[in-house]
Amino acid sequence: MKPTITAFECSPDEGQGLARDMRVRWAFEEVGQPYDVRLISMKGLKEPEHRLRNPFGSIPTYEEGDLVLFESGAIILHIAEQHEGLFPNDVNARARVITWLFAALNTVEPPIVEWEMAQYFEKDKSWRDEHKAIIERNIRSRLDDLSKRLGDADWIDGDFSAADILLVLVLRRLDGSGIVEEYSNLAAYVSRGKERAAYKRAFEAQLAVFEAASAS
Ligand code: GTB
Repeated sequence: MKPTITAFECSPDEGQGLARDMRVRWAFEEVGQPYDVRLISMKGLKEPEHRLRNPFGSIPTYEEGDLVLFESGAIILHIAEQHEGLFPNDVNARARVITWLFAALNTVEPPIVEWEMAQYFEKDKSWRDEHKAIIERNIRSRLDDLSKRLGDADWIDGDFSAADILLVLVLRRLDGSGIVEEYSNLAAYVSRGKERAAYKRAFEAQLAVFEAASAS
């Protein structure tokens, strides 16, 4: 059965692949699983029908038969468990990749999301610059450590895995800030992810949604 995911009918990032459906699309493309997409308007996100999929009224969600999932991390983990290619077979190696899934979402992403929120909601605040400096210090602290751990490896733990999908897309949320570029190995890591054929297919698919919405 083909799974169905949800995505923005008209993404605020104008199809730049920053909304979290991109994570799920990339994972599907890596494992060769076709999927359907249910497009949701901003209003539709908060309606009861969508809250049955995700109580918090967000995208992405995942539906397959009776199974309904939300949280991009949980969806990626499920896809990786169902298909070859995103998790190593060795039990310990798999546990390490799962550790990196959590690290991407719980340790690296939070200050980056705070940075994004500050761009949107703190533009007119007198304390904006001070707060931005604090957030950017916190981001650099995480990226210093991530950069050291990655070193000159291609991927974060062994072969390309689900963890790289999340880490690359979390780092991409800093696009335009210049911060990732301060770490040549992290910048190369993001580029390596973006060069993957599966990434490109996922990116094009979500961009096509935005282009269709803009044309109508
Ligand atoms: N923890 C959840 C997960 O990982 O799935 C977070 C889900 C989430 O926040 N989804 C966002 C959403 O639905 C979309 S991705 N927001 C609408 C709402 O909750 O009402 C976040 C996002 C949105 C837009 C951009 N952008 O324009 O650049 C980037 C990221």
